[in-house]
Amino acid sequence: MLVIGEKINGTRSEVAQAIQARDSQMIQHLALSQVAAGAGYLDVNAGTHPKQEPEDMVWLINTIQDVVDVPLCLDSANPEALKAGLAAVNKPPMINSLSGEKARIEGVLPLACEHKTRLIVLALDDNGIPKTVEDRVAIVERLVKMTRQGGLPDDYLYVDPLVITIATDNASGRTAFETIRRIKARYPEIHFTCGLSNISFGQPSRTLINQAFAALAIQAGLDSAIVDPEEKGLRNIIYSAELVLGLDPHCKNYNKAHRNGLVGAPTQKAGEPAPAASDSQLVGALKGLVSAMASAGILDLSAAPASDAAPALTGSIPAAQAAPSQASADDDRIKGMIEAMVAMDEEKVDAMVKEWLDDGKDPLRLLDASRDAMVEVGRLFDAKEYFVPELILAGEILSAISTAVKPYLKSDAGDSAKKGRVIIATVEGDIHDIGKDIVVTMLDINGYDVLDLGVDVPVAKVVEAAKEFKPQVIGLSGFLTLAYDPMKFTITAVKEAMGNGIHYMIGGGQMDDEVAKYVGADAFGKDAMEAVKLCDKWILGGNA
Ligand code: THG
Repeated sequence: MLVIGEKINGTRSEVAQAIQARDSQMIQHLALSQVAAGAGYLDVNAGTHPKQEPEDMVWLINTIQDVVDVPLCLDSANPEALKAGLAAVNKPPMINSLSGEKARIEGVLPLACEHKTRLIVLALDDNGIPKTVEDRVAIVERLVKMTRQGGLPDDYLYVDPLVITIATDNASGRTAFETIRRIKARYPEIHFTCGLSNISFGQPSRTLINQAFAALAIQAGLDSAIVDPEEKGLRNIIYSAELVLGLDPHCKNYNKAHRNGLVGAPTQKAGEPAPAASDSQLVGALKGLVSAMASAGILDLSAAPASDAAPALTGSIPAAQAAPSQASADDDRIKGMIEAMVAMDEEKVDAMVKEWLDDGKDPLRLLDASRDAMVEVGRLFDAKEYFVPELILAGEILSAISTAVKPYLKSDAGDSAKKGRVIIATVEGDIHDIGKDIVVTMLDINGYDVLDLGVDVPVAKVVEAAKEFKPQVIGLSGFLTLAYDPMKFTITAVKEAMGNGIHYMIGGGQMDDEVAKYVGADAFGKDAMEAVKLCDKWILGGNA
């Protein structure tokens, strides 16, 4: 939701006085407090006599721009005031507003087109605000034709369906919602805004009515509003309604606003811990994070230091080889990446990772950075600043990094440099794949040529694959006790077909050394690092 702060409006008496007295402190306070409360634009309405308005508008703009850098929404029907304002702004502004009134079409439309500004379009004309949805839509259709002709893209438009108080028009809310729906269906790129608190004018406990209106309008398609950003209850509803409607992927905006203290249940005191996530939520989020970390090769699955796993990874440039200034510039880049990862800024992370790899920098440092970032994400989770969605998102960011890094890790090794061939399968009757996938990834990045047969793999398929692929090692995975016998049958069948030259390892939930003996495997591996070590021992021999 794009919040346009409404408070700097000369129709409010305190603002009118401040403009008159050139009280910049008062105006700057309104600017700062609205931005701190989440305003993305500030509406600026001098509200003074047309003769005086251009000068007042410019004074307001300069005064505001001295303390905040959000763009402004120039709120005036007076082309002279808008012209002066357009010359004074230091960021592309929005114009509030065009309507179907002849004077505005002649005075405002050319300015918006010439300066290519975002533009609020009111669904009214010289006959006033139409009663019916159809008439409002017709006005907007007529105006969109003109803005298109003038070269304004549809997504520069913010249609205001016009909200009048429910105290005098019982249909006011429904008319606004329906107008939004119709226009959105016809012009999917167009945005919507409105003076939201108009709905409750003249009523008691206005914020309740504003909140109900906001939730319903957001469902209809409202994606901006001219409001008092400091109205806390309204802010709560805006963030939570967007969240519930699925308009806030990964709950990013809501959770960020929560961290910043911008939203919070009225009964919940600031700083009071939120209730803990349920076990099943946590397991789900952690599964994603674990597989992402494993596939990024940064999961600490063994007690051994990470460097134990590193020899097979190639492409590392020892830091000592780089010039000191270069090294510190790289350190800064890595630090920036860690910050972007912790801040869940996916786009920034993507761009920085790509640039790093394009520059031929050490890909392994990205994995180290990911590990550091995940430690911090974990800390924030413990501190109840991050929640389940952040864990899931962290997992996704990591997966993307690991996908980007992988080709760079492999390119130096090349196929000829592979250490050996390994077949991995989850046996017949079992469909668990998380542990198996982690083993596949770890073997892969440790230089093995891995054939992953997937889950629920019949005995005959493993035998066929063994004949074709000629592995030195076969790893069988299973989570359930039901997997014991299929493991035994598989190993027996491969031995019958291929003789004794292959090593067998098993792993998964219910497995241990006893089971390994029972099924005829050479070893049980407790985790993915153990699997890599077993392969190193069997294939490279001895103390690899
Ligand atoms: N659509 C568009 N632009 C608009 C509006 C709209 N601009 C002006 C207005 N409506 C939205 N801005 C305000 C600014 C201040 C107040 C309300 C809306 C405000 N009102 C107090 C009240 O309503 O009780 C009293 C005023 C005061 O404090 O003096 O503050 O609909 N496109």
